[in-house]
Amino acid sequence: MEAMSSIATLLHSFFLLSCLFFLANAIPKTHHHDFVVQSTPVKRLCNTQNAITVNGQYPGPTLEINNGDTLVVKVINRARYNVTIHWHGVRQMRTAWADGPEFVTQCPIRPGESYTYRFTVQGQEGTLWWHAHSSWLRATVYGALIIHPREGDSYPFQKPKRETPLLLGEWWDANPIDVVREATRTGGGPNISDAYTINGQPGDLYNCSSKETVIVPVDSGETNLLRVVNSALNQQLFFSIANHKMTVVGADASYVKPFTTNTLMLGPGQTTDVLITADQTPSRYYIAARAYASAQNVPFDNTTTTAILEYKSAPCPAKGTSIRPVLPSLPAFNDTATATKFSTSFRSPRKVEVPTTIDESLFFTVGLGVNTCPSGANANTCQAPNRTRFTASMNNVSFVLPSNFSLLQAHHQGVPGVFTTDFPAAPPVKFDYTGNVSRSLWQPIPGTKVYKLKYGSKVQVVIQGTSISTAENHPIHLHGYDFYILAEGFGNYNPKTDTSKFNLVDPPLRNTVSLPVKGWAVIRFVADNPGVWLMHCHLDVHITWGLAMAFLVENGVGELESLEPPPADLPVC
Ligand SMILES: *[C@@H]1O[C@H](CO)[C@@H](O)[C@H](O)[C@H]1NC(C)=O
Ligand SMILES: *[C@@H]1O[C@H](CO)[C@@H](O)[C@H](O)[C@H]1NC(C)=O
Ligand SMILES: *[C@@H]1O[C@H](CO)[C@@H](O)[C@H](O)[C@H]1NC(C)=O
Ligand SMILES: *[C@@H]1O[C@H](CO)[C@@H](O)[C@H](O)[C@H]1NC(C)=O
Ligand SMILES: *[C@@H]1O[C@H](CO)[C@@H](O)[C@H](O)[C@H]1NC(C)=O
Ligand SMILES: *[C@@H]1O[C@H](CO)[C@@H](O)[C@H](O)[C@H]1NC(C)=O
Ligand SMILES: *[C@@H]1O[C@H](CO)[C@@H](O)[C@H](O)[C@H]1NC(C)=O
Ligand SMILES: *[C@@H]1O[C@H](CO)[C@@H](O)[C@H](O)[C@H]1NC(C)=O
Ligand SMILES: *[C@@H]1O[C@H](CO)[C@@H](O)[C@H](O)[C@H]1NC(C)=O
Ligand SMILES: [Cu+2]
Repeated sequence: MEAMSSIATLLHSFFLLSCLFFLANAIPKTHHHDFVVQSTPVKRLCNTQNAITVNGQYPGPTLEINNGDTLVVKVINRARYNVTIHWHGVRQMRTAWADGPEFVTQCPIRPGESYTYRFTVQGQEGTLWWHAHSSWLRATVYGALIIHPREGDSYPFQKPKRETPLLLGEWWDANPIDVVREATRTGGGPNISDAYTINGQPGDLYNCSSKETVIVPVDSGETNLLRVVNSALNQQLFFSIANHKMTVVGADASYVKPFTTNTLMLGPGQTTDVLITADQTPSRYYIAARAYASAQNVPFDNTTTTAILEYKSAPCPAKGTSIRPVLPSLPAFNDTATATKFSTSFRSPRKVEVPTTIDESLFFTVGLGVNTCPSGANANTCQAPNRTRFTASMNNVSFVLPSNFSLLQAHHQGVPGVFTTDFPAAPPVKFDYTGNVSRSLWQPIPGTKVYKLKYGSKVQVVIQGTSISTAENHPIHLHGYDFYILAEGFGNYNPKTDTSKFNLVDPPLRNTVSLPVKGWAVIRFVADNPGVWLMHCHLDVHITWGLAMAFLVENGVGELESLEPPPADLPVC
């Protein structure tokens, strides 16, 4: 009896102990980091550039946290440019001050100054990333943000043996800030990049790059997780691995219903988590990415970046020989069919609650445009075709950033004259958006306009591409929210017939939608996060031209539905 009860007591205390142990483990953590933004010599493609980096690293440091953890990142600007950091895809519930886009949620951190970003990641798992959100600095200022399940929780798929982030980037054999400044001065298209990169390396199809080609090790029979991020500035990319199929299990830090594919297509801003199984002959296989270029007659970088998937048991190449790994077949640059098949394969893992009674039914046209130059204008500043300057817009408003206040500060402090709240809910003129658009419609109006949303309103946005100037695929990113993608299609959205295509059961949840070239997409979200949230094309060349707008989401009732007070060290202009 006595023995039994002491065993019971022992078991009981063991149970209590393990509970405590479990609880201790599951308590969210706070991670502190210093990000020193600085100029660092980086040698690529036979030349050295003074690139702007974080802590001297290119790409920058990978941050790894668990769902529920808090990040505290002190950004110290030792570079000669203004800078801000954006935590791409993080919802930033009530912490819009930490979102980062310059002149939207904060003024830039000037050279010599610092700012501490403080935020909690809640309810998101998978791969996100961070990047500069000031001019074109994100060309080299970016890194992965990996969110593991809470401790004690597991993935909703087979536990991978290894996990490897693969950040796809874009490299100029020049200073990217000079490239954007030149384009802004001339009004023409910016110089295209000289290479794409995987984890900062172009790979051995480029000159002077073979020694540093990224190796991704695998062991026969393993199943590994690759976290692919498109961090390129201006280009959608196809991605394949020779002889290996990929099973997509997540995107933009949400899990998806697994599907298998040979090719991924990611627009800048998008992430895709895939499982690969090392079930091929032990050898070396290229991992490769190159452009998906949807526009006609627009110059693009047509090079191919590679890394090498290397089986540990692969026979060593004999000394002096250079046996090339197997190259995957990548789709043609203009293979919209493959891009579409991939983009439309995404589903949420199970039935989700899609907002149904819509409070705000919005219709946004997005696309390029041109400003015609007055006859007396300097020809050097009108170098787009036919003496024009490139521009871009949403609902015919070409977005202009303020320069004396951030939108969020102006809103919070009630400062007038910084923005207006008349961003149109629908395009001012209806036309055949994807047809041969009359030249009289090509020139948008510049403006700093936001669209106001009541806290908790259920929002639908039909995003309609136009063929003004040039039709193309646009990766449209919304800050502060994940949204459901209900449907997409080609041509003009038709509310009479296209609503029947809506997936109201298991649509994917994402932060960036790949808007089909000459097509449309429909997204829905609930405006449950107060603040000012930028929605923009994630091709930096297009945001530079004004392809953006912002939602102003009002506070709800009480503290938990309201924006937190601004941090004391928030930079002012
Ligand atoms: C852009 O390319 C042109 C032509 O190759 C070159 O002359 C120019 O210097 C480049 N501009 C920048 C900023 O690199
Ligand atoms: C590599 O260098 C050679 C010789 O300078 C040049 O002809 C070739 O175009 C370069 N290739 C690439 C991919 O830059
Ligand atoms: C890439 O573009 C260059 C310049 O237009 C062209 O000469 C070359 O053939 C193209 N390469 C590929 C692989 O398409
Ligand atoms: C893609 O480009 C090739 C030439 O490179 C052309 O023959 C083909 O018609 C194009 N396809 C589409 C869908 O535009
Ligand atoms: C330039 O203008 C001419 C005459 O109006 C027109 O035919 C041509 O298509 C225009 N070019 C471009 C690239 O818009
Ligand atoms: C901010 O700048 C705008 C545009 O230049 C100007 O109209 C406005 O008066 C300025 N506001 C303040 C408070 O300085
Ligand atoms: C587009 O319309 C313009 C003006 O109406 C016409 O000159 C041009 O030929 C048309 N282009 C096409 C491809 O139909
Ligand atoms: C945009 O606004 C300008 C100025 O009012 C007008 O000329 C142009 O036709 C409009 N374009 C569209 C697509 O609404
Ligand atoms: C840097 O930011 C300040 C506002 O904080 C602005 O006045 C200044 O023009 C910016 N500098 C550059 C080079 O953009
Ligand atoms: Cu775009």
